[in-house]
Amino acid sequence: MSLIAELEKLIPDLRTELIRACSLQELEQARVACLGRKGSLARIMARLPELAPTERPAVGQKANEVKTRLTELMEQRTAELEALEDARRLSGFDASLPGRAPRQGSRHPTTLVIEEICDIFQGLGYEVASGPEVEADYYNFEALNMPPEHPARDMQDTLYITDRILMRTHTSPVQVRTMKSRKPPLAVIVPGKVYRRDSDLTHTPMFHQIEGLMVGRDVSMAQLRGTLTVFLRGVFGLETRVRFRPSFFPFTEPSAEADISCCICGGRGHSGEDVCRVCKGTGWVEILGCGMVDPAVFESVGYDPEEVTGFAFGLGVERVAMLKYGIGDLRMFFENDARFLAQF
Ligand code: 2NL
Repeated sequence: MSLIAELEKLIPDLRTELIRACSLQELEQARVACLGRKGSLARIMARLPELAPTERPAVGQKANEVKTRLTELMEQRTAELEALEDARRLSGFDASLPGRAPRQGSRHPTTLVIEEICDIFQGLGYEVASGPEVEADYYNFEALNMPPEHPARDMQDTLYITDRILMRTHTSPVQVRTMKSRKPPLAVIVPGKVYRRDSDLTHTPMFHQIEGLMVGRDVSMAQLRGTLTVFLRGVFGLETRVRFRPSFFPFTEPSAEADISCCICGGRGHSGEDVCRVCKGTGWVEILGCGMVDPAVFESVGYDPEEVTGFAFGLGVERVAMLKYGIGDLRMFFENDARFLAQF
């Protein structure tokens, strides 16, 4: 390459270096490398004696032009970076810093539990159903064997919109709607938000529930036990033990509650010296309510209780998530602290 071409190339080379320089300090390094006493311009000029005396004036003139241009470029970028450094100092905001990568989102533990439970039941042939959160008292209570003066309506601590419209207190009205619109046999799993007039450390006005319903000829209590045992082992691990105790619900007869062996202490009731804080040393935790659908419920939806039987069950999603993931505080579910949510 001729010396003239080498001189000309100094201009684009310096432009590149100037764009890279993001501080006045880096700019000074670029200036020394190009225009300094041992810089690229000086090194080219040191080779002037190699040329025939007649060629020297043209190269000398080119060198002056290039040097003027390089100096201009330096001054321009110096002004830019001085303004930028002023702005950094004044605003505390540095627009030249690299950005922070956005954190990838993750699913809420409530969502994870709902998805896992629905997956298990879909695997058993159940359909997922949903329905309104604002309900008529007929679907929420009356059709479920709780007439207007039934004490269970008091127990429920219901959020009323009017005297006949309310926030559903369980997802059962969806099963009632499903039965009214279809013929047996059917098997549905219903996840969703439910509402209660209750708010303290262990209760929130809105929480999530999953209910299941199976209706057909000769559906039995033994099938209820088998189904729920398979389901609970799927969620809490195959080594989980399941037991059923008699209980009462207005919409099932007979009714039961299911306990699982404590998934925190493995059913031992303690870890080392300490009594297990989750099962209080009993080795068991209550996990769901269930039973055989009461004939009165079949009457309300127009099914003949002489023809069909069914089982139903219901459980709280946040409670399952607390046990499964070892979450100690219900409030975590509703604060949406990204540091909590990112752990699932
Ligand atoms: C609980 C108990 C339960 C049901 C829910 C149900 C629904 C229809 C008919 C009969 Cl349409 N039963 N649902 C039955 C037994 C228990 O939930 O402790 N839930 C958190």
